[in-house]
Amino acid sequence: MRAKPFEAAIFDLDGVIVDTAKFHYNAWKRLAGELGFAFSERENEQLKGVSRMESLELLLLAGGITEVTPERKEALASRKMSGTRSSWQRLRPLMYCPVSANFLGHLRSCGIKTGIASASKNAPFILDQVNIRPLFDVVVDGNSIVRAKPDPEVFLQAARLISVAPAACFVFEDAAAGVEGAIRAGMRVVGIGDGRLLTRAHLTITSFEQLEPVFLMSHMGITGSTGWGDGPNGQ
Ligand code: B16
Ligand code: MG
Repeated sequence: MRAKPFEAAIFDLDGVIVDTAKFHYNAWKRLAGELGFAFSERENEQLKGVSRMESLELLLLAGGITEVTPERKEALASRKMSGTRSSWQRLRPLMYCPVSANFLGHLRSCGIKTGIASASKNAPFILDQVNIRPLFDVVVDGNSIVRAKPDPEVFLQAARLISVAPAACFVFEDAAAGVEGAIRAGMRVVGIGDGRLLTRAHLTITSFEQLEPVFLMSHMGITGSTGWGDGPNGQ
């Protein structure tokens, strides 16, 4: 079976290009502690890829906290954000994953367009901080979208801005919400992380190093025995 060869690779940012997902988790955990409850890494899975305010709603729900005024929510979200940013500044040299850089360079040398599709309003800050903005043809983030993942808006906007059809885009995502959004956009999705949590991805890997053979076969439009199917779960 032959699938449409891909023309663009669209990357989530937090947890895929930069290793910041743990900083988000630590900041939410700290906030939960201040509010008087524990928040586990497992519970945090549902916050990944989700906007800041929606994440806060999920956190409050997990803590059984209700009837919070909009002003208080804004204050809590700001408190969480200042916690995350202080971690980023302290750990700056650890953030950038060199394997991603190699893979991005490889794609671009093959003429594949590259983009960022992130829920984060901090995406411009992060990209500047690690100086990788020039590696991407387009950046769409939490500042320019209305509907957060799992809505497909962020992915569709990225594809439109680089003039590539959704069916010719690969998406790389570490969050279940992002995998779902990319599927709704009509794109093929590589999940980065635990396959048991990213069950809707077409293919799941734990690092970019595993990807090269699949990339080469998929670039030629071959599917089937590669494990790269036409639908979710490689079906
Ligand atoms: P901010 P991604 C997402 O980024 C994170 O996964 C998620 O944990 C975070 O809540 C969201 O960005 C909003 O981030 O508070 O910086 O606007 O994974 O879509 O790149
Ligand atoms: Mg992510």
